[in-house]
Parts: sequence; structure tokens; C-alpha cells
Amino acid sequence: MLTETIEKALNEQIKIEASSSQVYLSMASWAEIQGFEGVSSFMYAHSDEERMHMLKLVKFVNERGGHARVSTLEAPPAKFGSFKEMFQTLFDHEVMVSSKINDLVDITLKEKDYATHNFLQWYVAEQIEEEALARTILDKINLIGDDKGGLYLFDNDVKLLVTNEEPV
Ligand code: OFO
Repeated sequence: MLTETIEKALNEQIKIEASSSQVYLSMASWAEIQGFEGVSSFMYAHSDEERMHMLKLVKFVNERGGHARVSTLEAPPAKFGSFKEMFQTLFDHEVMVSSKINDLVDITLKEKDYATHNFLQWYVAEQIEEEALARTILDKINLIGDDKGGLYLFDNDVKLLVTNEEPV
């Protein structure tokens, strides 16, 4: 059984994962209308992953006797100045999510909820991967700058990331 504190904290994380999914969906749509198929496929896939992160939490909360809530979300930005700006936003977003997961883990220890603590280890590991991936992409785009030919190759590279990504 979840304590009220843990249930509330997990529901906040459900909202964060849902908003991550929305943020990446908006990035996918923007990249798609710019004609960048690789980047948009990557963002669509990432948006689906975030929804899966959210669903995993929903199931866990309900299985443990809590009530998973679906919240209203703020609309994410619809436009991004450049791909560099977009991937910087993605990276900053993942750093924020990691810190929220860390806060959650901290709460489970304070509440002595070791089952939830154990469940959250999956998210801890996932965040390491998500941050590393975002950093790799950001490093690449920083090298390219605004070079059109470079961006074309970058788009192809990112497309490969989608096909090679481990299903989670
Ligand atoms: Fe759910 O991992 Fe990104 O935000």
C-alpha cells in the first residue's frame, strides 16, 4: 500500500512523463514540417517512450492500491529557433526529469517504501541513458552549427538512432 505522500509524488511524476511526451511530440511535428525526417522520427519515437514511462507509473500506482491521476498539461512550445536550440531544450528537460526522479527516490527512503524505491531504479538507469543520448546529439549538432549539408547528414544519423534504439 502506498502512503499518501508517495502516491502524491508518483502522481506528480506521471504528470512530468506525460508532459515529456507532449514536448517531444511538439518537437517531432516541428521537425517534420522543416522536412527533417530523421529528427522527426526520433522525436515521435521518443514521445512514445515517454508515454510508456508514464503508463508504467500509472500501472504501478494502481497495483499498489493508489489511484493514478491524469492531469491537465500546459501546451509545449510549438516552434524552436533551430535544431541546436531544440536539442538543448531536450537535454535541459532530461536533466530536470533526472532531478525529479532523484527527489522521488529520496522521498521513498524517507518514507521507508522500499518497494517503490526498487521500482524507481528502472527510471534512475533510464535517465542516465536519456541524458547520455541527448548529450551525444547535442555534441554533434554543436559541431555542425548551421551548415546545411551537415544538417542533412545529421538528420540521416539521427534516423539511424531510431532504428538502433533498444525498445524499452
Ligand atoms: Fe521519461 O525519460 Fe525522458 O523525460
